[in-house]
Amino acid sequence: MHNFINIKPEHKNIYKQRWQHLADSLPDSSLILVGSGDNIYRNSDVDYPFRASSNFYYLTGFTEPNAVLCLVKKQEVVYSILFALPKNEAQEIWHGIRCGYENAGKYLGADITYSIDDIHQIMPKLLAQISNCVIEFNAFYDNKKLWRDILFEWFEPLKSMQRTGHKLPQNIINLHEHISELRLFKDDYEQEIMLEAGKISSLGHIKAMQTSKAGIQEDYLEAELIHTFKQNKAQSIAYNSIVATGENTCILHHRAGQSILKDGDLCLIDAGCELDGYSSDITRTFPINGKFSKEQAEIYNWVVAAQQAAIDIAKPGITFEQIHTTALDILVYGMLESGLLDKKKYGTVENAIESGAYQQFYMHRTSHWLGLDVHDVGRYKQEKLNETNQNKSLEFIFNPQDNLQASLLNLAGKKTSIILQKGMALTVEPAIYIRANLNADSKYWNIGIRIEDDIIISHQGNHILTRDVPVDIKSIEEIMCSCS
Ligand SMILES: [Mn+2]
Repeated sequence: MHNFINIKPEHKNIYKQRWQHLADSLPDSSLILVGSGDNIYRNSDVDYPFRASSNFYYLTGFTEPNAVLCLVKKQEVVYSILFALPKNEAQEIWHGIRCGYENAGKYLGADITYSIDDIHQIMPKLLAQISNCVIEFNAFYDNKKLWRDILFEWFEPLKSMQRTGHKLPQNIINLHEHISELRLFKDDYEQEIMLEAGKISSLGHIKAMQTSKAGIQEDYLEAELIHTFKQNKAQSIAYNSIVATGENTCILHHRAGQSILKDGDLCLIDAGCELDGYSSDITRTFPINGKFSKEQAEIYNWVVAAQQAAIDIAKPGITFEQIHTTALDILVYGMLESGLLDKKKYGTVENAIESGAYQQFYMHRTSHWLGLDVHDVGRYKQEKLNETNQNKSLEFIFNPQDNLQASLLNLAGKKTSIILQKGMALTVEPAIYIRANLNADSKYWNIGIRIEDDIIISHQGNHILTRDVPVDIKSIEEIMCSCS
């Protein structure tokens, strides 16, 4: 059996439920289109590993390229039509076995299945019968055209129908917000996979810590991570691994490269596997020689404390923003205590935050959603409760003097941070980065520390998915000395 489609008998109805939930969020007479995507070439005849689009995969579990799911909601009934590649012996000898559209439709329980080759003939006929088209505005249909372009091509043959009193579809709706809202909440099936992904990624981090020694390249540790992920049945990395040593620890997204690990330096690894489509995202920072220096340990412990406090408060009813502010309070307190920020100048944590001076050492947010995408979809803001828009004048909507960025920021400011609910999955990743030449004592230079774990909000608190690799200094030093 080939890994065409991720449907196990016990999960047979999961995708159908998702179709129904998606349809429930849309008006009647809607046609929803979502595609898996196309192969993309890296150079000459070399393609990138294919990975189905997250939205398509969420609705089908099907992993082949050039497939399209079409859901039609008509008189409150949801019909499903799957388009996929046909069997083709010559192509399969070269490129691998295909599922075939008939089989794919059967596995998935689609009402009708067609070859993808027929989609251009069939879609205009379907579009003639509905009022609302639901597509991803910014997604590509194949490696040349966007969905919105292909949709208007399918409208072309329908033009003449208008003379006979037929209406073309009247509305085009962006699928993004509807499906993002569903994907924001992880069901039991997804949580199970994410927990397993977290365990596999933890093993990779432990292997990298145990392998760490002066003289090897960052790449060497990246190879250990990928080796461990794949040996433990993860199909892919969730994102390009960050392995940063020495001064590179202060570069937020430093890709593993040729830099050599040195005795006395830190190594920061931000890496996670992708298992059955789901990402994990772990960051650990450790001393290359297995023993934290006094200064490294001092800064490290502030980051650990910030992360622990943020994880401790994460539960239903807390806002997403509170995770960040809780971590930030402790990070900034640590900056004042260690002298990174001048206590005489700023006095209190509140003042130091107000001044923005901490941003030279901590310039990102503490969390992001996690799921099929490592930076997963989902709102971070919501409407302010109990607040009606009193001022309906044009000035309320936009100020003509503002540039676009300022206008968008202004609109975002009218919303409030989203409240955490059961089933939401997020990272907690506070950090302190002290680049050389910053206005800080040179004993702290090139200390970049980030610690990141993945959590899922539960009924009363949260579950940590990624603590098979510890964060406390004692445990990390034990792991690192136990290998030789
Ligand atoms: Mn992250």
